[in-house]
Amino acid sequence: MNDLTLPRVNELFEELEEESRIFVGSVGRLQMPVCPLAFHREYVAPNRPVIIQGLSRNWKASERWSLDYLRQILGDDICQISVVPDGLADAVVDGKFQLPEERKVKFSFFADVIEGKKQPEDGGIYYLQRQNSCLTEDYPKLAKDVPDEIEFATAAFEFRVHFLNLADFCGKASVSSLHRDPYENIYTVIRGKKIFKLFPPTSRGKIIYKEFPVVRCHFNQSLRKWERKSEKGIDFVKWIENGVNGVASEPIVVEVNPGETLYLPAGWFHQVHQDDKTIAVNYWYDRAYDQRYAKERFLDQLAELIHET
Ligand SMILES: O=C(O)CCC(=O)C(=O)O
Repeated sequence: MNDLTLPRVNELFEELEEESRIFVGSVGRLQMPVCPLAFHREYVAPNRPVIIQGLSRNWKASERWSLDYLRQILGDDICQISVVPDGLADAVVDGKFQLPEERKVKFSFFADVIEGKKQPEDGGIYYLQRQNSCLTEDYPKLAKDVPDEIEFATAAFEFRVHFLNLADFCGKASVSSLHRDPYENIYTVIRGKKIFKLFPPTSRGKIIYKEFPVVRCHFNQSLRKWERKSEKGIDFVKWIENGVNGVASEPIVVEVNPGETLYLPAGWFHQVHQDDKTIAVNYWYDRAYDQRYAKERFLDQLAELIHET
């Protein structure tokens, strides 16, 4: 019988990760214009992230999107925001998977909180981020300031753009938890700076999911304190417990500055935070269900089998 022990499988995971990191190298920077064929050959097919500079140079959003402009355009429009006491939404906190409180507020109020002009009594962290094509669905007045799609990406990927999101609009304190998406992500920072901590899909052997009960944050006005209540209809979610800190490997850290765009290939794990008030837009293209997907599924199943049962 060959050596099919747990330590040997872990060793193989280690080798896989080391080798794949050699192929990924560091995350480089490209200048526009980007040739779709070269982009496909050098980044999409080998599943490597890259930063593209100059993509948003001529977008109206780059010139216009200050908080004052957005206040002027959206002012009293009602927007859906998320609020959490600790900046951690869709994340495991004290052994539970925590969802944010969702509120509808006037945009001007949200902007005041982000700018520190108002300090709501809940003391929570406010952010606006719904990955459901919210830029086109909820903010059509802003959507006209960015292109409908990214030409070189539409030519390079198999599918057309699926979701166009106001990816993120928040102050300093919110952090997205470590996760991955089934989309090819073209992520452009308009204002502020985003810091992505990345792991390739081949790190899956070191990223351990567990089941957590699901709770939703809620600020109790009469008691003036935050509570967490079980979320109806969802009992458990499988999630990564300690984010980047729980992975026995160093993340690849990438800073995305204003005017820069990160191409984040589908299936890459990412945890994201910012240094200051940030506005970003992302274009999500459906991923191809091909060899890369089959390998990710295989790694998922192997990791589940040895670590998660
Ligand atoms: O903007 C963020 O903070 C998170 C973005 C993200 O996770 C994504 O675009 O997939």
